[in-house]
Formats: sequence, structure tokens, C-alpha cells
Amino acid sequence: MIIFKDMDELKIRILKHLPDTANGIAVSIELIDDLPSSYLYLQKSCCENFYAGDYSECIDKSKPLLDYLWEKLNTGNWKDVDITWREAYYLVSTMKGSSQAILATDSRAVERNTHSIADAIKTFDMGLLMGAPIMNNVLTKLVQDVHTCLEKIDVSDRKIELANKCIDNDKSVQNDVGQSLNKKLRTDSEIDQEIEEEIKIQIDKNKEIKRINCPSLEYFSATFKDEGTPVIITNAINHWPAMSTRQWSLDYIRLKAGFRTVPIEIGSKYTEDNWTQKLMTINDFIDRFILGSQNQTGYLAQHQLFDQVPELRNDISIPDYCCLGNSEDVDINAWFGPKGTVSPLHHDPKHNFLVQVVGSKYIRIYSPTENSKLYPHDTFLLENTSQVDAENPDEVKFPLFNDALYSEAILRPGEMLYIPPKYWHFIKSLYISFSVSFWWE
Ligand SMILES: O=C(O)CCC(=O)C(=O)O
Repeated sequence: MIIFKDMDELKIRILKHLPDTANGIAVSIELIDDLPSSYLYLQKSCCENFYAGDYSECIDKSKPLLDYLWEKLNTGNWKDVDITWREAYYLVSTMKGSSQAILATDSRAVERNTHSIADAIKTFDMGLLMGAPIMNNVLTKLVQDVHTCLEKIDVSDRKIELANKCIDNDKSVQNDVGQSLNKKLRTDSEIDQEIEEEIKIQIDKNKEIKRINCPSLEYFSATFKDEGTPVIITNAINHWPAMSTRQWSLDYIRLKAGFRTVPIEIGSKYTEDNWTQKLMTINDFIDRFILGSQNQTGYLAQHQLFDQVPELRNDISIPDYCCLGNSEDVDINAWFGPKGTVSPLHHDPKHNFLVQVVGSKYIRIYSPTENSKLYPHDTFLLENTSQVDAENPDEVKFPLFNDALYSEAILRPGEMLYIPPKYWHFIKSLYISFSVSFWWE
């Protein structure tokens, strides 16, 4: 299957991003002496194979290396994992992914097909997600170039490929695949259904979170930030390409990031025992959890997708109000999921703008003054989370909960919710939804 007419160019671009020699690669890892000599021997040989053009051999050698490193990455607490193992994982992923991509560009290679390009992207993403960046974060550039090559596949080719993948994965989603290709995040009839969902929720006017039309920095700072008052800001993101010239649709997200591997939260909420996380491509996530009929909820939640996919980062911008913080660091997270995702009642330490790009969400907010009625968990990991199911409170176990004062709203596309630090929030999506949060200090 011809997927990209500039395949040779892709190979040249890959090689251009990398050091010129195997030695150049090896010196990229600091503390290299800490790695066992048998490991280093195989890693060196893997790199040499790559530079000798023996890409299949390089891939073969990368497998035991990555298995060995995987063990190291999954031993003990993540924060205690030695950075050297993560750098080594990044390096070997670079070698393996580059070999897979180059083989896919070689007209003589049996491996030439979209799957090996997709495999290369997966390898690069694993390096990005689990590794620690070296060589000027070369993986970001490599994966972007390779994904761009997939963008050039015409839709019918992608349809065949997705359909083939689904035969392997889950026969039940096959029928959805063709239909989904040109589907916007919400069709007109879906918007109608969403409005119906909204009508079902009776927002108490006395409790409704105030809306304000794009206030000045000074006004926002004095009235909301300094006072610790939640507010919904309207008309502040109309200029984002994601809202205007490059509106986010399922097709668009597939195009820019469909083959990228991301962590998906599976289960109704993170407080439930059966909650887990899985790595999968965004295409799989859309097919199974957004369009498919899975009986479990899947949520691409609190993920720094925009560091991983700079092209999507170009469609949004940091709200001006974040400059009122005392640090330039703003954590940007994506929250993309179907109807019914729930973020249980919890609070975070930073100021937050939760921006709704697609779909709407029910929001409920409690001030920290209500802490004693909200029954936080007493375990370290969940101490910022309430034990109460805000939608279905157990009045016997948590008798004070219903006395806690709250404000509420439906957050709609184009709106930006300000959540002050330590304010408790419960959030449920009313339809397919994409939000972006900005945490700032
Ligand atoms: O939108 C959601 O589901 C949760 C967002 C959230 O908790 C946050 O931005 O802190």
C-alpha cells in the first residue's frame, strides 16, 4: 500500500535528526558507567547495526534491551526510578522506532506497510512516555515527522487499515469504523441530545456559578483570584484555532494524533476498585470508547497531550490571566472522553482554568470552608478526594454532606471555568467532550 510518496525524504529526515555516528548516540547518556557491561555491549551493538544500515538486526537487539529496561522502570516507586534507566529506554526506543520507520520507507523491505509506520510511532511514544529526554528531545521531532507522513494517507487507505486493525482487536467495532471517519465530534442530532441532557439537569439559579464576559486582568485579579471566587469567563478563547479555523473534530484529532499512544483511564471513576489505566492509540480509544459500545468508560484524563503532540498545542493558547501567577510554569492537561466521564469530588493545590472546547460538562464546586462536611479520604494518595459519591451521597455514612454549600453550572464550549486552589470540584461530561486545563501558581 503506497502511503507516502516522499518516503525517501522521510528516511533522510530521520537520519538528520540523529547523531552522525553510533558513538555520538552512546555519549548522550550520562552516568553510562552505572549500566551493566552486558547491557552496554548489546546496546552498542544495536546502535552500530543501525548506523551500518542493518535495521532489522537493530530492531531484534532492541527487544531484549527494552524488556530489561522495562523491568527496571517498573520496579519500586516511579519517582525513585534512576534517571539512567529512563534515558537508556529513550535511547533504545529512538533506535528501534527509527529502524521501524526506515524499514517502512524501503521499497524492498517486506515490512513496508502502514503497520510498521504505526509501530514506529508506538515505539517513539513509549520512549516519550516512559523515557527521559536526551539528544535535545529528538523523539518529539521524529514522531512528528513520521506522523505527518501518515497524515498523507488518503481516507480510504486509512479506512482499510483501521478496519484491519479492528478485526484483530474487537470485531464489534468494525461497523463503526467506516461511519466514524468523517464524523465531527458532535453531529447536529448529537447536539440536540446534548441539549436534552442539559435540560434534565436542573441548575438552581441561586447556586449558579456567575458568568462574566472576558474581564480585564485587573478586574479578574481583584474580584475572583484574590477573593477565591469561582467564575465562568466567556468569550476568552474565541480566537483559538481549536474553536475557529481548525475546529477539533474526531477526524481532525485522528489526523493529528490518531496513531499516538496515550494512557487511558478505564472504569467509572478513579475512586473505584476496578479502575485501571491502559496504553492505547487515540484511534483505538475513539473506536472503542467514544464511538464503540464498550460497557466501561474510558477517559483520556489529565494527560499532557500537548507536550506529546505540539501540533495540537498550536491550536490552543495559555489564557492571559495565567500571567497573574508568580511562575511561568503552566501545566496543560487534556481531558477527552465520551458522555458520562466522572471526576469525583476532589481539590488541587493550584489555580485552574478548565476550558471547554467540545461538548458540555456538569460542574459542582465547594469552598474549602466546607471541608468538614466533605469527608476526605484518609489515605495519603486520596487525601484530596472526598469519600462521598456527590451524585448519590450515602446520607447515613456522610450525614453532613447534604448541608455543604456549593455552586454549580453547565460548562459549555468556548467557556472557561476558574477554579481557585483548594476548591473542591465534581465534574461529569454530558456528551463527548474535550476540555483543556491550565494549572498555574
Ligand atoms: O474535567 C474533568 O473531568 C476534571 C478536570 C479537573 O479535575 C481539573 O482540571 O482539575
